[in-house]
Amino acid sequence: MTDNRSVLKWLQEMKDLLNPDEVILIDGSQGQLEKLREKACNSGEMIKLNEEKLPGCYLHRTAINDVARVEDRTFICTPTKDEAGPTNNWRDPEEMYKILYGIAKNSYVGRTMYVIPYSMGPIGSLHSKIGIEVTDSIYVVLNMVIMTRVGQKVLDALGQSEEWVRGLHARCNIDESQRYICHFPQDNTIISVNSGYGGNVLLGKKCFALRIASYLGQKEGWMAEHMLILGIENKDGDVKYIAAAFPSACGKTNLAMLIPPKEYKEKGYKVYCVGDDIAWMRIGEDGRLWAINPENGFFGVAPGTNAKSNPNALESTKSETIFTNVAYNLDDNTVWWEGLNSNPPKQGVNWKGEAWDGTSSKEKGAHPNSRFTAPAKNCPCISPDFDSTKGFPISAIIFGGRRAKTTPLVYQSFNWNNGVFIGSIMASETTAASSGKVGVVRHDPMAMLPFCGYNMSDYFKHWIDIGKKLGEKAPKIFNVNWFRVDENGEFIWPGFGDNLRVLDWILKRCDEKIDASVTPIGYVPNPEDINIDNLSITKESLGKILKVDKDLWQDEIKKTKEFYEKFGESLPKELIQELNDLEDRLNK
Ligand code: GTP
Ligand code: SPV
Ligand code: MN
Repeated sequence: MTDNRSVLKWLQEMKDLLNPDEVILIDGSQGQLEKLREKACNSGEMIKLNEEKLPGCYLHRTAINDVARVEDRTFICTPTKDEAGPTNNWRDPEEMYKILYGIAKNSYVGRTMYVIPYSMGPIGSLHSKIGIEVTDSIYVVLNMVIMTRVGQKVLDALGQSEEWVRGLHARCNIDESQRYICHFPQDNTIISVNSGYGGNVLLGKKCFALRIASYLGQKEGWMAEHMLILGIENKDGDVKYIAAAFPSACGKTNLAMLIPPKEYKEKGYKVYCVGDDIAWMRIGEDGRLWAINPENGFFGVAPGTNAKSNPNALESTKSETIFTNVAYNLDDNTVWWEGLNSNPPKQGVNWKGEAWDGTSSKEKGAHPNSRFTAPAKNCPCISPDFDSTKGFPISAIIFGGRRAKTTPLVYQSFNWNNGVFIGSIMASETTAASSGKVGVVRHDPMAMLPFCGYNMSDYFKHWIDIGKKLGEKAPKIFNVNWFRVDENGEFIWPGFGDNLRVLDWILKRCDEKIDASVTPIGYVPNPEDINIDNLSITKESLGKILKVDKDLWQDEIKKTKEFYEKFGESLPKELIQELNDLEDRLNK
């Protein structure tokens, strides 16, 4: 337990508000977790899967109206609307506390209040931060245990400090109209009601590690980003680290765990996964940018994950994993999802919990946003330094999105501010990771549109300021797009493991080992510098996806101007300058 007064006081407040039958502190012991797993299986909340094929694995289905993040129900509650900025939903904190406490009041009656002390980042790291989440869901407890570092050791590390993030989750009735995911940055507080789905309820993830942390980062001079981190070892045994921001369901987990193409493996290339979703970065004593992954597991998209596309992710899910909203295979008590293999179960249950024959049904078995929650240590290519409290020095920052047209396979910014500009004009097709229409191109600066906990103008400014501090030691900034399609709507670039071919070019650029073409939007590879040996893609097609189409970019500028208008006068002048310069270069 703890004698931290701020913790005890808050827990008493929560108890008085929620009125649980009992309170259980999650100490992180296996005995306690085993009891909870048993309880969840007895109540039907989870299904224990085939112990031989999937040891320690479970299946959970959320309510069918509760399968993705809900951006329209997500709020930043700051004293003024301006602090939340034009891209966030804002509510007055006082008013919102009243509404939320009204909804949550007595909602734990007949239930248990689980208290989860957790650390984002390795305990003892300068980068790490602590949170406490109370929840009435065992599913949340068991996911948090995989995704973060949980238990008594966290309370011990916290000591008497008052610096920790308060998180209240109450399932209530999973009523969509009363669903709220609310952030109170000034109070270090998150409140989530009426949901049981991942990103809405695993409060350490998007709510803390991005929305609250981005706010803290701006105040304290560091960055919280929606980025994967990976290390690439070259033939000389040198490891360089890359951080990459892609919107939800646009390939972070896949890139973070990529398997090098055969000839790269033979040359001695190795890839190490450090993180697949979130990076916290700060300037180190050596003046470089250092990153940690605050998480301890992967909450990955299941559909499309298979032995060919992402063997490391698949391997990570073979034990101690919780599957959410995938299809259930009654034949052998395992799970299945679209794109796993071509043997869907005949005796199946779909993500909605209905009987489902995968061999004949036209309906999907797994929800497009179905997920696996797997421990990081399961990943065959996890970095041997995963638990390093020091972090990893970043050589390159990559932005990217899902764009059928316009954006080339890869290009490099002219400099840091131009890179910040490229991040700020990022646009991507929407995916099933959030409720709403799929496939609509929308602006999503730095892949942070749904996750920035304060005014995005100030966020851009913060990026520019960090660049000033980094100076010469700043990572180089790039943009990639794996998703260009041909006339038939087929992806042109093979993607997945072959993305290493592009990363290789990026690292060569960082080392200034290779030339590039200067285009209006930035440095683009000379086609012969992207190695396409043993690929079916032709040189001609590669040339096509490297081309900068001036007409499409003129249109992009028009849309960017519209997007920028949202920010009015507050937009950093550096970005307006970059936009004007780009326009001039295109008009030349
Ligand atoms: P979140 O967990 O929502 O943040 O998603 P993510 O960014 O980690 O995306 P993930 O790696 O799970 O990929 C999402 C989808 O994109 C999957 O269906 C993948 O199969 C697909 N995908 C990933 N990388 C590539 C690629 O290089 N090419 C193509 N064509 N598809 C890809
Ligand atoms: C994302 O949507 O970017 C995710 C999944 O990583 S969630 O935890 O739901 O946010
Ligand atoms: Mn994500």
